[in-house]
Amino acid sequence: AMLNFERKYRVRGGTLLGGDLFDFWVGPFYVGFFGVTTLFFTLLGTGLIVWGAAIGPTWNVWQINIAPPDLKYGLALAPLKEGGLWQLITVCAIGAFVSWALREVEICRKLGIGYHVPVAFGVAIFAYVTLVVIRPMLMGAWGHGFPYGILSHLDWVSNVGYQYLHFHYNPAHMLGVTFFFTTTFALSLHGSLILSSTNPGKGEVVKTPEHEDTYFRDTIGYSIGTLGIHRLGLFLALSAGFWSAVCIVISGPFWTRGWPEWWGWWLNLPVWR
Ligand code: BCL
Ligand code: UQ2
Repeated sequence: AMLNFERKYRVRGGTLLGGDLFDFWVGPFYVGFFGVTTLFFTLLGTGLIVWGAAIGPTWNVWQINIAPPDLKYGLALAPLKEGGLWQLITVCAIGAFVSWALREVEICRKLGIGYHVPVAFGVAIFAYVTLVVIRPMLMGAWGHGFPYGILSHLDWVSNVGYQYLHFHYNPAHMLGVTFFFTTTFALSLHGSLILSSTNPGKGEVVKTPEHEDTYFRDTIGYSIGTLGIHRLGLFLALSAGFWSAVCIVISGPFWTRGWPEWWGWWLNLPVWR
């Protein structure tokens, strides 16, 4: 059944591609041209992963691994069973992620709201594309992409991290980590503040944003405001993804030695050298 507000917001148009052809809903879900392409890439990509698992040595979900091609294949297409599957799966993944983002754009256009959600998702896609396309291309081989597997991708992160001796010294990694932590801090402040003012004691009424402002003015002398906290949250989260992408794309293409060594410029400042 359709909820009464759904009828009001199920408006025609706003599509980027396909015109009216895919402008319909299936149950609660908007389809659109990009809903069809999302489904196509997702099913094909998942099918290829299952095939990769089937021709692999294990069905243990933790150990299933679909590896990128050997470095010797450079930026060429590799045989299916030697990384070609990984390449096809990567194409499907990007196809599905980008389709999903464009479907979000169409929904925003229908509703006449801003593009903040697809833009935000775009930053996550950017981080993924940096890992499996941009950095491998800059380094001259698809073999630099990360393997698709639960434990295998963790091993990749560890190996690549130690290849640069101590990844914590990567300045962009520092920023990424700090933004991730600050994001969770901001969300915990926001979530707890909202719950506290919307869950008054028995017999009391729900409190207003003025109470929320006052809480922070009383404790730390400053409130960023109800709109402000959402702007801050979006900024923090996007920065986390952005600096993550930067931290890995500079590892190799820009800096090939250990990250601790990069800080030589600091140790060599004329003030104390
Ligand atoms: Mg480190 C990267 C934190 C220690 C080596 N590290 C990262 C970053 C993040 C981080 C900043 C990963 C997040 C990211 O990229 O998001 N590292 C971090 C922390 C510590 C740490 C907090 C810590 O010690 C407390 N790192 C170390 C140690 C090194 C090390 C010192 C290993 C020994 N680290 C590395 C290496 C890398 C990182 C190497 C990276 O490559 C990685 C990085 O920066 O990558 C960019 C971005 C988000 C994404 C990529 C997700 C994209 C999602 C896509 C678009 C959508 C998926 C949809 C999904 C399939 C759908 C599912 C369906 C639903 C379930 C229905
Ligand atoms: C706030 C406010 C909210 C909030 C929060 C704050 C009424 C409902 C959490 C407090 C946030 C501040 C002071 C910024 C903290 C800074 C960082 C970098 C974490 O004032 O307005 O709205 O949810």
